[in-house]
Amino acid sequence: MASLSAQIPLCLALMMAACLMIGINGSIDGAQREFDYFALSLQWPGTICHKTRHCCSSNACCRGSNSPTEFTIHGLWPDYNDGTWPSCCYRSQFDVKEISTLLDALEKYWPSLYCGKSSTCFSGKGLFWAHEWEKHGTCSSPVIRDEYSYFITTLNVYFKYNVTKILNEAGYVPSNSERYPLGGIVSAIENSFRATPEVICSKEAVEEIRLCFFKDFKPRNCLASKTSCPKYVSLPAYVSMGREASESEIAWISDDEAL
Ligand code: U2P
Repeated sequence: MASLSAQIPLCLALMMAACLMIGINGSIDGAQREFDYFALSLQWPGTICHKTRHCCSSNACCRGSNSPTEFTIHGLWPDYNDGTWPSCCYRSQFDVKEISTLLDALEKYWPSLYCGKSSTCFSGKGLFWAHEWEKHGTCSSPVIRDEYSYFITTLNVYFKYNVTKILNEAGYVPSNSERYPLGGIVSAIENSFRATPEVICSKEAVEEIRLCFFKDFKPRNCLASKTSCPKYVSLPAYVSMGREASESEIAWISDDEAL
């Protein structure tokens, strides 16, 4: 039988191995635990496109009169109730062929509003859609289990809960001079969807609105967070830039130069 002094390092080694297997997020063998709810994150092009300093073909802000004028999709995010979220849950390299039938809709409603490639979990850099699928989509199991389902589900939820329409109907229209009460914007969404959204601002301008859902896609409240918005916010109108904006000084660069 081994002496006590020989058993102590053995025990320590076994404990360390057990800790490594359980992982810091409390999951067995490195898998992340199942998420609690979904957040559909929507971006406001009027705010983001105002920050565009140069144009490239991948940036929807640079489409001139065809640039988006409604909230567009940032992503569908599986989240935890404690304010954290899982990411990059398994290796699944984005394959654009799997969503070929959705590309027209994705270009229109889920475009990148930036130049340059996005970081991906395992392959370095790729399309904005690759980033969202690999980082968030892979963590949406067991509700969503493959790339096509991730994109079609997100589009369907986006069409069903039309924030731009709700805000327009309540009088919150794009404007470069008006300021609106943040509480009024939140109430308009609460009255329509029966759930409280999260609003993210860049200075006083609304940059993102997040809608939250249970796993069956029934609306639920987002987490009560300290909002980044002041009491009165703006919903900037899109200012044309890109190929048609002859007066604009914005330079065109290739997507690769934007990296
Ligand atoms: O908010 C800044 C970035 O953090 C990521 N995020 C935020 C909230 C949340 O619930 N889940 C989440 O992932 C987003 O990162 P992205 O998807 O853009 O890489 C968000 O932009």
